[in-house]
Amino acid sequence: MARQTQETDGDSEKALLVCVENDATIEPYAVQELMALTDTAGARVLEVFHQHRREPDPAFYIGRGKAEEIRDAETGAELLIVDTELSPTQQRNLQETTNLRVIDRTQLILDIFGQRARTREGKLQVELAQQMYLLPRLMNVYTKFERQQGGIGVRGGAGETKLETDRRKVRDHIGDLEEEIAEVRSQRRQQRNQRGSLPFPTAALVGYTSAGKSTLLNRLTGADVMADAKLFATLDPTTRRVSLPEGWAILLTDTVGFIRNLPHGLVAAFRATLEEVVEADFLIHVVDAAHPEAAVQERSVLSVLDELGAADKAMITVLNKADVAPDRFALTERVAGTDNACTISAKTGEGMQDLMDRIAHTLRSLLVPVRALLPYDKPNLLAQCYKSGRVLSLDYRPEGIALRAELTRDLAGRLSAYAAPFEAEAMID
Ligand SMILES: Nc1nc2c(ncn2[C@@H]2O[C@H](COP(=O)(O)OP(=O)(O)OP(=O)(O)O)[C@@H](O)[C@H]2O)c(=O)[nH]1
Ligand SMILES: [Mg+2]
Repeated sequence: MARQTQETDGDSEKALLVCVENDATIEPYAVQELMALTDTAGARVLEVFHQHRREPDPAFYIGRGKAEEIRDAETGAELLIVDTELSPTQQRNLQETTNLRVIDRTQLILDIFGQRARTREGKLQVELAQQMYLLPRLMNVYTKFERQQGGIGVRGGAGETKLETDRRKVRDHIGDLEEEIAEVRSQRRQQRNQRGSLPFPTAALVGYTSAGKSTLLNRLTGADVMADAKLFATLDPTTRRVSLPEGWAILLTDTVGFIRNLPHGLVAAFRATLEEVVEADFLIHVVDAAHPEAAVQERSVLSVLDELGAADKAMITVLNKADVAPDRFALTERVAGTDNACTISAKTGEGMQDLMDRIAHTLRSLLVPVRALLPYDKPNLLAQCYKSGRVLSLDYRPEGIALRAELTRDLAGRLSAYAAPFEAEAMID
């Protein structure tokens, strides 16, 4: 990764960053995050311009004077990256005044996603988000910057086609993309149904980008998912089996990282991928406990979960990167004050046993009591009960196997056809 960056350093685009701070929200780490995003997108930061204003300027976002100052600074940059989502007017005005190509934070994130998408579904989703972002900004495309409107790292391809489109064409394109995504989505659902016949409960890793989700998946499963200091290393979900004590196992899915003010279109476009989160039996929320803004990041993740309708799910909060956390004592206190939480280091392996115990415990708390009479010609059902739940008692009878167990909701549902009648139930006890 590092070598690749060096190789491209020569022709990477040179960017200026602009951040506005006001009295209420002075966000010292917002600048660092914007720098990390810019770096991840493949551009080089030449200089950061700050402006303190109470309200963003409706026409320029920053003041016109600041825009002129940037123009006159003659920094040799080609690109101006602004730490917000600009209105189409603000973007156009800034572009015309500074003579620089202007990209906002949303487009920057879209660019990164565009560069990272690998699967057909991922590519379609990013393209949909890009088109939805472009639609109200089409006017800006017909400027002298039109040939470069595609953003960082998008040479030709998506960027070029955007230029030749008009509003109607973009709308048609959005319609086509939505249809294609619906198709891929139904394929996914079929796959998931097939997987649903597997006896394993599912959990999803969620968390802020770079919190250490992929590193944890690799640690727990011996998988080889790319873990990287760059943001949004993971776009496409990967699912692996994690073996637990007592012969249990879960299917654990690594998902795309969240970020504060995640562009709305992107959340919508990634809904299909994030279905893994919505459908999971429980969530493992990985927090970078060594980050100075861990609490802000944690809240951002919870708000995206809320948006996805997954806020009420059972959740384990995992405070990761304990090996580099500046204050171990504070960490211990935080764990004590948080429901179902533990401290780990996915890197060193510290705290893994505690996490495994917690996973087993969480799983157990999700089990529902079941009494059933299993037919002898369905031997797999009993095996599934052992794998995804706890078998409490068995009685081999002429009419079938009388079973008392605690099972995952999914399996309990599938066993409802064999629910034991009242008399049989009494006999099991
Ligand atoms: N010191 C330390 N570094 C860690 C730990 N866990 C992960 N990292 C590092 O943090 C960076 C990000 O880790 P990833 O596993 O890629 O994070 P992620 O949550 O999957 O990130 P995205 O896929 O971008 O959302 C990598 O450089 C990891 O090596 C840890 O416990 N301690
Ligand atoms: Mg990852």
